[in-house]
Amino acid sequence: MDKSFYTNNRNRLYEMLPEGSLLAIFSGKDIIKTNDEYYPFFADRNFVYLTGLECKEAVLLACKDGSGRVDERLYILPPDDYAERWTGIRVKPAEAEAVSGMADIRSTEAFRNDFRKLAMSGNYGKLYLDLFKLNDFEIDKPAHEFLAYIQKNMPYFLICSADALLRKLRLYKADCEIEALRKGEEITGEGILAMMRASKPGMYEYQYKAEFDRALTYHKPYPYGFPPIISAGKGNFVIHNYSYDGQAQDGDMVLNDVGVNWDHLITDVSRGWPCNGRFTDKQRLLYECALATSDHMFEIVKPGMKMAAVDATIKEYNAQLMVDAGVLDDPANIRKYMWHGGAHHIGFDVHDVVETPEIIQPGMVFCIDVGIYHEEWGIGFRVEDNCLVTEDGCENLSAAIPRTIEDIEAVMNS
Ligand SMILES: [Mn+2]
Repeated sequence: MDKSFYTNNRNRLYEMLPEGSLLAIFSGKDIIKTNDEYYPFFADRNFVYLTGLECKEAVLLACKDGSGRVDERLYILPPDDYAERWTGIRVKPAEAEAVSGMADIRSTEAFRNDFRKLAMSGNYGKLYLDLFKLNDFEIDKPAHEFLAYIQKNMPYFLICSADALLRKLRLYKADCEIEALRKGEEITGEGILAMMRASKPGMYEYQYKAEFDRALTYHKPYPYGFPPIISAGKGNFVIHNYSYDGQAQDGDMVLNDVGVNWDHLITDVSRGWPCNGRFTDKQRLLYECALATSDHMFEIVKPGMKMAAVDATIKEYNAQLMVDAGVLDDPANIRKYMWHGGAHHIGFDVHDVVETPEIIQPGMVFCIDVGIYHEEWGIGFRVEDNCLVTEDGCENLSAAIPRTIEDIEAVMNS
């Protein structure tokens, strides 16, 4: 991604800041796993969206003074020969500048002192932080720790939500984000095709995952958008199955819900297929309902449509098909077979953190996800594709990944 993308993201964010504001966005820090081991580091998505950098313990600080002039600085960990010998090379100022387009790069050691000076200048009354937590029990991030410091030492700041502003920006994808998604879809497809081609009765979920991993890790060291959901048979009735220990029996379907992180953009695609390469009549019946529903959605989604109508229409349309097929007694009972929502935005997060739109507009990208779970028949799967809203309709970014019964059977039996 060119640095102009990140510069543009920051400038659009700064435009929304009122005069007399400070903004601090933290990249995050290691989370302890046990003893001296840490969980793999995953940089804060808003920090990456604004800088393109995935380094630990960094801070983006922006100041918008009373005249509307913006000054921005990036604080990164200073060079440390000993630490870098153990845990790898830290990003250096020249690289940080080249990636982010920011000119003023400083050491994190200077951050609190610099902040105090700005606070004491009397020019700033508001402080924008991203304090978003999905649940109360989540651990504090550096922004929450900084908030505690501010409230103790500089309680005169009015704290405002940077999260709310960033959600507005992240809702609409730039052309370079769409290009990154397209590349991600290609690699996602390679992973899914590898699993389809290797599929046979008796295969364990972890063996399917091994096929997927090989296809993905050929492209980059950490290719995953999120932990791949790969299951077979009974495992398909766990919506987020991460155990990978089930075994596909002859006649079972295999389900996967997977995505690639390419240039920070994350795809999210689900495919289902019979492990033996031939759909049974019941599998075919349910699969045709889901696929027809998905195809219908890609025909009708366009700018101006209500966002809430996407999920509602997926359920209504699929319910009617299942009634017509004699599987469902009443459309009102569709929740017996459809267990989850049918549309969520993707982007820098797989469940992208965006402002929930009332109306669909060009540049939005969301999943069309049709899942059917028929426990009595032992058939569970979903067909999930990535929908880019265009000027006059929409485009299925993941259309090239086999999704019709004919195409899936052809891949599996070639
Ligand atoms: Mn998904």
